[in-house]
Amino acid sequence: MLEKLELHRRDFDSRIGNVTTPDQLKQLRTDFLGKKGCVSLALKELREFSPGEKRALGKHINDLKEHIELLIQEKSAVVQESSDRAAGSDAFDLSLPGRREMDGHLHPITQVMEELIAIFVGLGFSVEEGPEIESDYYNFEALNIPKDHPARDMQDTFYVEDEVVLRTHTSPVQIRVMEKRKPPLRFIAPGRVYRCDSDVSHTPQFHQVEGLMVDRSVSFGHLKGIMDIFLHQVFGKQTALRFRPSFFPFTCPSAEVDIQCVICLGKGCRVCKQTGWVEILGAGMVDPAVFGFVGYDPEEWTGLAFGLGIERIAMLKYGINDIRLFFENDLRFLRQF
Ligand code: 2NL
Repeated sequence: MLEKLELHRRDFDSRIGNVTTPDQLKQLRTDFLGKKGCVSLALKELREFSPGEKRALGKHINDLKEHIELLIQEKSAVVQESSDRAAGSDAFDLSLPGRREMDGHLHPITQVMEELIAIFVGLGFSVEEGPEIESDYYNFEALNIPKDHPARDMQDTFYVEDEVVLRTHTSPVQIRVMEKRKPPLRFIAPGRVYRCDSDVSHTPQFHQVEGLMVDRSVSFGHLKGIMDIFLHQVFGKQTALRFRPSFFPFTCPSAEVDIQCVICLGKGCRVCKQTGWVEILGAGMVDPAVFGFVGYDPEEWTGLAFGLGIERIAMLKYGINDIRLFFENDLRFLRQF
């Protein structure tokens, strides 16, 4: 009997060394500790021995049983872990390098838009929004753009139906705000606008920020000062500005504002067409006719107004030569910002 128990122990020790899966371990437990396993059989055989022998042999059998149980318990943890890893479950392998999550970020146009808004908010402007589908009245008529004006041409404007358009600028927001409120006013209107146009510097949809300030004795000097502070914050304090006389139906006098070319620093390059200057925005003093449409007395109130394209600013800021890149959503482009 003692020899048999010793054989079982050696048999068990060698077999458990080869166990690699939970199934193999289960089989081993059945073979040794199951109802018909060798430990149970040895206990049954005890009947044939005298009470004294029973006690001595019984102790050996219990020792063997405890030995088997302990080793199976230890092995169980090892095979379970390796089986988890093979199944790709939530077990951790602390030796693996970490996997980095890719962070998303705002679209470059949104980033520039937010930067411009923050500058104007810092100058005391509030932010107003309005509809992208507009009536002919708010988009053209109230801005002193008469029925026969070329800006209304089907070629430039998306018509939804007669007298209804996709707004071609954010100016209708200013008209709506002026209709509702009395001066003094100081706000910007950022948003999406639409024009039927497409090439390297035009897309059918683009973004604008327009600004309006109405008060008693607002002057062209205020307009110059605000444009100065704004453009220096966007392009740097060293950037020179230039005001050129221009024309818009809704402002008088009107000006186009240039900055010294940020690509060649005024030396002349392809971006500035060798002039050293690039046009950046349009501005002027609100035409008294516009005040007429919203019921403001032009003898009491004067206003400054300006409008700029976000894409144009972003292109100059980042040195981008094709506006269409902003709308293709190619991640190789967008990841650079
Ligand atoms: C440009 C020029 C401009 C305005 C927009 C404006 C709005 C009202 C009254 C008067 Cl309600 N003016 N807006 C004024 C001057 C220029 O935009 O080149 N934008 C990209």
